[in-house]
Amino acid sequence: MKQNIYHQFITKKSSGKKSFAVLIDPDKVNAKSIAELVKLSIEAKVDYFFVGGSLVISHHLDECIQQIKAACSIPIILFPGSPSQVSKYADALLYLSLISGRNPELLIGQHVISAPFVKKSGLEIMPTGYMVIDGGAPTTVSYISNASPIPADKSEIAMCTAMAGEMLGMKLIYMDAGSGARRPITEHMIEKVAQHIDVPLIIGGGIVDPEKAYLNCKAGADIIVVGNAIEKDFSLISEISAAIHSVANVNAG
Ligand code: 1GP
Repeated sequence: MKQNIYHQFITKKSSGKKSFAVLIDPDKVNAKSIAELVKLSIEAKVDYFFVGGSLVISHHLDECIQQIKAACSIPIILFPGSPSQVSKYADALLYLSLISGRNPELLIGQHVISAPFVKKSGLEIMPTGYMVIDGGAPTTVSYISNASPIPADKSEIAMCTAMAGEMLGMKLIYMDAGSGARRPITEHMIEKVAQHIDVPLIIGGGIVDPEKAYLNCKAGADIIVVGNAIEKDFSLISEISAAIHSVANVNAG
């Protein structure tokens, strides 16, 4: 199995480098906005594009990815809300298991059904323990997943969930307060989880400014994902990217 991008994650983590992933929801972009987004992302040295959404209604996922690909070499990682959001044109796939929930369909059921198709895609597969944290508002992901999120102040539950995910073989942990969360994940929770796992930690949901992105990295996040705020204001790409890349991880080693 391919491991190019994952290998990059690990190398960056061991040297204390933090990464910025811009989330693109295919439902919310068109050819013109993709072109602008990609241009600004190249200038800002964005590390990755995550592509997907909890509910992708449009049918232009392949087209959207091909357009990004044609314009830059920033790796494209699928962040699918369902197995239908798999495109062979991407570089890698976050193979998500919703370990914070107790919905068997999202833990293993949909994976079984889509396994042959996913394998055939030739994508780099990255097994990811996906944890939804309460962000102060019911988000699409919590509704669609039919699973209750981990309460925002229960850092111990998050910590134990992430540890269990890692021991089950997950290569990444993604903690998400949900797109457009009112309250992003606290630094306390990020710190607690980061201290107890060795795999890279992805944090997203409700991050709207460079300061929060910076503090999350300081607390132990390895990859910061921002979608909603950038959709509203593209100029945030360079500010957030600069903040993330300015962090030198004192815990690196
Ligand atoms: C959502 O983590 C992502 O799944 C990003 O959230 O859109 O709120 O930035 P935002």
